[in-house]
Amino acid sequence: MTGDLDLAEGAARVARPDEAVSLDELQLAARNHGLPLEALRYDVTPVGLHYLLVHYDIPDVDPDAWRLAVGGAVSRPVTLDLDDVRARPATTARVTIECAGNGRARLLPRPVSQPWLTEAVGTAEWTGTPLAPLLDELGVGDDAVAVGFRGADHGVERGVEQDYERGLSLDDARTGDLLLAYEMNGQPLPPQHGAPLRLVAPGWYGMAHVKWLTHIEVLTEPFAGFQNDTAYRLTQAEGDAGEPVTRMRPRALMSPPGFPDFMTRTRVVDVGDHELRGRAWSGGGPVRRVEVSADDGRTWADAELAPATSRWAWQAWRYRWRADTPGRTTLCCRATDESGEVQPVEQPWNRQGMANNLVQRIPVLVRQR
Ligand SMILES: Nc1nc2c(c(=O)[nH]1)N[C@H]1C(S)=C(S)[C@@H](COP(=O)(O)O)O[C@H]1N2
Ligand SMILES: [Mo]
Repeated sequence: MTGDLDLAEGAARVARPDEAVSLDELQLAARNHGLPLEALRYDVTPVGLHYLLVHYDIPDVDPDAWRLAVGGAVSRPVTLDLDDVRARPATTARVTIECAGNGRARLLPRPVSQPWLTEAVGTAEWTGTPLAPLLDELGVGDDAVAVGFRGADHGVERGVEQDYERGLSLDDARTGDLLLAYEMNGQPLPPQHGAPLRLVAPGWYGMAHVKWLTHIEVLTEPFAGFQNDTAYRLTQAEGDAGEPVTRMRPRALMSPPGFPDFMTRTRVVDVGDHELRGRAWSGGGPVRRVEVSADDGRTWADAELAPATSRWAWQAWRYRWRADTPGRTTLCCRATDESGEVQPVEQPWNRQGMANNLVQRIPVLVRQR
């Protein structure tokens, strides 16, 4: 099923400093849409407004013929159909998911890939069956160390032909409230979000939440697939092994205030008081602080932060801003999580543009009426 294809033009690369976004990047951006930032107003993102990322094609999966095979280093491997999965104990979890490539197009120089600005995030209510009890029932071998999750989609990436596949350590697969989800916001999963079944791995960047799941394999060696060992790494130079991309770094986003200019999306607001609102999240525990800057990051003030509505979901924040000087300014916000990690104001650059949580900057024109 896998091999090397001569598609050198698809190699990972970094754009020249003056190189504009290409038609290849536009093609990806048109397929994989972000959350329109005004949709930060919803606690739970309506399905069609949730961001979307599909590496290859949305696969053609017939839900009646679909099966999930769970095997490898277990005493009692099983093959389940959708009714079998639905007959298992069910839970619903509100989970915020962000693509690891979020913010990539803002990096300088720009890694060439899906060119996200800051909008690759969403929060849904995922219903499904917990993964850990299923693994326990099947009798995980004493020598097991990892679990591989394979989707039904197939493609080629940097010359390597593959099914989309990701692995987690056995500990991470067992202890993280992982779900095999068949509903999103109370409806069967839509095709683009992984129908009929996907993994939901709370706290992790998006790449771990394998869609169109068909195989779960318990492994006695660490998982060594392309998406873990090559694609999702934090590297500075070509050929670096780098560190793996894992859980979401803290990030705050603001619903852009006022109204937008059609072309530039610069915001127009009137002189006076404004309530700025947004969301903040982190895979490293709850967010404990959100700050806002109305002068492009020179000075910061604390926003009011609401508690999480679920352990794995974003938190609402708001801030009363007095716009008293007509003219242009830049609004920013930044989050600090439970571990004390704070969003950087300088870009955390890496070659693949991963896990970049540089603060959001919103250009605003304040007008005197
Ligand atoms: N099978 C499969 N699962 C996948 C992907 C994929 O291309 N194929 N993309 C991953 C990535 S990179 C992200 S960010 C999330 C996006 O989930 P969403 O489209 O439901 O928002 O799915 C992940 N799961
Ligand atoms: Mo992603």
